[in-house]
Amino acid sequence: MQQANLNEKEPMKLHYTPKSHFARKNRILLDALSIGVELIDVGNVADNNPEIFAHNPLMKVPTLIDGEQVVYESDLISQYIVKKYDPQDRYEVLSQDWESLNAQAVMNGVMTAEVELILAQRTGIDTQKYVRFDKFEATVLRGLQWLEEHASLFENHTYAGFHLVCLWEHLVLYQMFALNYPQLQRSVEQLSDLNFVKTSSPLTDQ
Ligand SMILES: N[C@@H](CCC(=O)N[C@@H](CS)C(=O)NCC(=O)O)C(=O)O
Repeated sequence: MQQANLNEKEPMKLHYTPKSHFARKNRILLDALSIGVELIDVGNVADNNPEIFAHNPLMKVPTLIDGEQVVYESDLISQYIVKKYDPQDRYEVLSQDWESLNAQAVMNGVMTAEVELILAQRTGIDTQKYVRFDKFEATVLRGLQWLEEHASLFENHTYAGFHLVCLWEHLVLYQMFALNYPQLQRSVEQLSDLNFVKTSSPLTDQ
């Protein structure tokens, strides 16, 4: 296994925000693998300025910079980290199991729908007024129900579980949805107590 950042001049940089649930997937994985990274807080993700996003054309966090290599998208960043530093893939980041990949898609969809609602409200839109936002709300609710019915996917300490904790604690933080999903809650409780998960929680002072 390659030693993290040995012989490298610069540590990797992760452009993120402390509350970003997408970037937290990468932070939990990095902490689980004891890999150092320089965290760069981009500030307000609603801003329309590629410079603050390390020139990510999508103007979203996270973006990883490793020397000359730039990587966009949280799951691609996790794949990059594991391919470089954890070829055994102990947290199953590279899993090709279809149920797990579907769960990843559903979690990303729920997280994206929640972000749309949060950023719409942050930029002055009354989300109750437009039917488009009803669909985002329904996406979160249907997605959570699907995940509750597939909660057995989160029984082990794997990347899928880290992803779930990121999704869940962000929903707790923003309080837009009631969270009556006992199976998911049980999985989150088991994982959120691990030190490498706890340190990036948006629910505790960091
Ligand atoms: N698919 C992207 C989603 C990233 C994302 O939506 N990040 C949010 C913050 S948690 C963001 O930067 N949003 C800015 C925007 O949508 O304008 C990923 O997995 O990295």
